[in-house]
Amino acid sequence: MNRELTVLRRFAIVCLILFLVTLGTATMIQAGEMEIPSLKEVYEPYFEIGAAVSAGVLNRYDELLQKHFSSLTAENSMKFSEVHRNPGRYTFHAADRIVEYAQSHNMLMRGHTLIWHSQVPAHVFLDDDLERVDREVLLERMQEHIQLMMDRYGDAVYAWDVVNEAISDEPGEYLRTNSRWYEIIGEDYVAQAFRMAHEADPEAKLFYNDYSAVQPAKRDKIIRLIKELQADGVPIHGVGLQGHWSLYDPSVETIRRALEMYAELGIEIHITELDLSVYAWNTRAPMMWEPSEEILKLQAKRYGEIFALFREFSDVITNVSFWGVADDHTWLDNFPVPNRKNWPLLFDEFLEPKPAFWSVVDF
Ligand code: HAH
Repeated sequence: MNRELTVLRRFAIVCLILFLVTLGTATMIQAGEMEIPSLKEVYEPYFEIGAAVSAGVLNRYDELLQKHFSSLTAENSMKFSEVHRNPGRYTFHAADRIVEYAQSHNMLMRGHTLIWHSQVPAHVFLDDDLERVDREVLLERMQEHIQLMMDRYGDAVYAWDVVNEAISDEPGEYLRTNSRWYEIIGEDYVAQAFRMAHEADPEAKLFYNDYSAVQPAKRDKIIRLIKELQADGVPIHGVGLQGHWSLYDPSVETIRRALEMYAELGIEIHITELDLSVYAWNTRAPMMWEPSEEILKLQAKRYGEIFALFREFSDVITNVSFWGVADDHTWLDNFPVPNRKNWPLLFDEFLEPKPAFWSVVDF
């Protein structure tokens, strides 16, 4: 009797221990996996969710990229200066890696960017005697570059930023005059680039992309450019609004008005380079070692409002891409102020979701 009781008691204790261990493990697994919603799944009914990457971050961000993003942009690797730094020498491996990654994970790619005044090497505009080439030669080189890029990446890239930042920031000036393309080819270089791109890949969606695109002065010039292209029968299928914004600027009303006006053009809108700087442009104030709770809350509120607006326009907005993935790597750490840490994205430096993430997915 006594012996039976001891055996029974032992059995009960073993059962209890087993039960507790199982319970503990289950809770641990749950806490470790902490299922957070997937951005791209939440936004599937609205638009694609993209991110700009370099080949070097693909491993580190692998999990985040696969879970949350349906579209990729090469942050730098497809730019003229990266693929054709010196005459006759081409380097494609970084761009190739990003494209292979996108294809193997069934992600879309945006092509950024074919013709731009910046990050383009000087040799493009010079002959063997280091004299400036003429219009005909530069048009040939433009065509060569567009053809080369679209032939190589056309299968993967569904939308190209054919021309980037051609509009001037100067009041009273229409096209940016401090561009070699403009100087040598003349005003029609934009139209020429679009026609060449369409010829190179008639299937590709062709975009004009710019910053400050919701500010009324620049917005009106961009709209004028697109209308002129359309009137001339130039193939253009979308406008890219970069979306390098901040906690303070532009107002939701300014963004709304711009979206209404761009929507009237009858082409698609991509938000191509979204990030929300925690600073008001080129100041270091407030001085920050890390973003305060208050700043993170403000950022979350802004992101929430901006995405609510994007959802309202989801019949014309077809892709919203961030200029980066997480706060450990952002171009804003060095622009417009060198060595000023910034925290503009939805994931923090440890790749964990920030309050801004939650306000974008909870609505
Ligand atoms: C963008 N320019 C470019 O399109 C992108 O290729 C680059 O990597 C980063 C930003 C933005 C920009 C600006 O907002 C103000 C002045 C110059 C450039």
